[in-house]
Amino acid sequence: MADTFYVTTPIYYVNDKPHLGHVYTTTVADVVARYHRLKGDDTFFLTGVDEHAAKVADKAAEHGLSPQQWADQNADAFRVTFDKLDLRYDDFVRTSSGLHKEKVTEYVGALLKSGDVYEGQYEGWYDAGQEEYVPETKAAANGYKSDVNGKPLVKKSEKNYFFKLSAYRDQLLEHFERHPEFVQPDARRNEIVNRIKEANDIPISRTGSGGWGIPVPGDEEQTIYVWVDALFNYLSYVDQDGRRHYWQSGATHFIAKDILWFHAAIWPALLLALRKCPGYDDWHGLGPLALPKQVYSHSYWVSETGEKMSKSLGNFLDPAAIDNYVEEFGLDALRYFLVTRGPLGTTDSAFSPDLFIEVYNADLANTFGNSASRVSNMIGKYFDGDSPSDEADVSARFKFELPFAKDSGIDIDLTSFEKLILGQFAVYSSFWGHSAPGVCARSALDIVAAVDSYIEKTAPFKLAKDESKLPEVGTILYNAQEALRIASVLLWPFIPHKVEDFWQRIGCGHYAEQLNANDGKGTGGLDAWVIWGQLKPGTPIEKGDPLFPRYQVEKK
Ligand code: ME8
Repeated sequence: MADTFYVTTPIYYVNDKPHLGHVYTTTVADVVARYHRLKGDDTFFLTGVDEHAAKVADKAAEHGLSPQQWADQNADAFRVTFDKLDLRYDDFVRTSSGLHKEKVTEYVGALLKSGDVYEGQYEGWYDAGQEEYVPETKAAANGYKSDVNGKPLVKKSEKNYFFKLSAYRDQLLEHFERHPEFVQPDARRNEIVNRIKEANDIPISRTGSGGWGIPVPGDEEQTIYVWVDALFNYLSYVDQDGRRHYWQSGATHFIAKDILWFHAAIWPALLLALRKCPGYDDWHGLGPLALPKQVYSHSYWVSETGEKMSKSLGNFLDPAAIDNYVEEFGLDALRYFLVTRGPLGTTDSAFSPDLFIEVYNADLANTFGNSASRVSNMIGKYFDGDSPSDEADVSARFKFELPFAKDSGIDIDLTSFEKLILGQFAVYSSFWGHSAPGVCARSALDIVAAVDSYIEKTAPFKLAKDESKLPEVGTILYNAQEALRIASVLLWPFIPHKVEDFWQRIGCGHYAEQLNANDGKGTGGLDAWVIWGQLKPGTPIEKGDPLFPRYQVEKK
């Protein structure tokens, strides 16, 4: 049965242009969203920009522009970058939009009424780069400097509105206890749990924003703290007819580790507080306002020398550098590399051009690309380009060991690709749930590797020399082509454009039409398309250019 799936990325600050880190998280979300569409889920994917930060207004002033003008320019740059990479978000958040402002005013208004937001006085430290209030203990531990960019913290003393975070400690801890999957990877959970145990109320407004931001309802002098404004985007953009079921299905938030506290503690606490307010206890007849299903916090891309890639350090791959990779290797190669070799787990990843080329050649050119050419060339040569039939029995001829399961003792007879595929499909399906797309891609490539071994062992190019063996050659090539068709379906979320080319060549162009014309509703294609034996004998198989031409490294 189709599920509902709602996935988000952080909304990115528009003080500067997008860079590889932003492209990374949005690509991960895109790959995961595509998997869910392929699976038939009613899917919604949200990304966008965070505009009301003080640093946006500062940058605008440096350029002699109004904050809105500066935000407009950079919001466009983010959209252009994401669109060029064909990242298929369903909506693009702008926190300066009327829709968002109206909703945030409504949410904060409800919290003021319930008493969970109250007036007080803030005395303490502020990390201007991170737009973050820093508790005394943490500030002292870091020598009163930002633990992210090392700049001195700012001392603040001002009237503020506060959020009663301390009142939600027990409920948050209980939520963590009951839903161990709420924060992923597991290793990040303890740090948050310990911090929740000591959490105090937090300031959620500031003064002197010069009108850039959303006013606290009933107090025009105060602006809602940019982080509270920003977190609410996940709710505000689906708080409309036809979308609310996405929220209630439980959001999956992809973020990086530096903003985990906001997402894993402050955000669910705000939602728990809102849930007590009239209207949110039974939200539009859909039951109590839901909490997110999961906050997945990945690590950083770092430079080859191990420094975090960031705007302030100026060492990131910017849109021009990203364009160069796309031009040289294609969109899909960049997506594939980012998602399968990126810092999804708890360790940082170095972006190394050499590794990029190695992965491109090993996983794309020499595996999927090469196998696709090899099989279609043989079908061209021995069967005039029409898919042969698999009627001849070749099962008695050989047995061979799966290349990726060498020690498992599994032997597979030559016609048993079906078994192999079911096994790989089970791995593929279960690892999406663990946010391990690299494992999923590998399980699809293992099918391709098995096709290669199969061809090596059966050597259809030798058999074809004896005309009486052509029916056997036909069965072998049918099996190889059919296994590649199934592997291609599993690879679609990673390398959709090349897979769609491949589908055109093997008479499956309708898969792409179904996937791309579905309004996010999914097709249910995955289960149906993975069933063995759907390639029709007689289907014209085009040869075409290599899908991933091998990249030759110039010798120095
Ligand atoms: O934090 N490696 O915005 P931001 C991997 N507006 N990912 C990286 C990265 C790196 N080196 N650098 C950045 C904000 N990212 C807030 C978020 S959400 C309600 C508000 C990615 O422009 C990563 O996803 O600083 C990180 O969480 C995000 O960009 C931070 O973007």
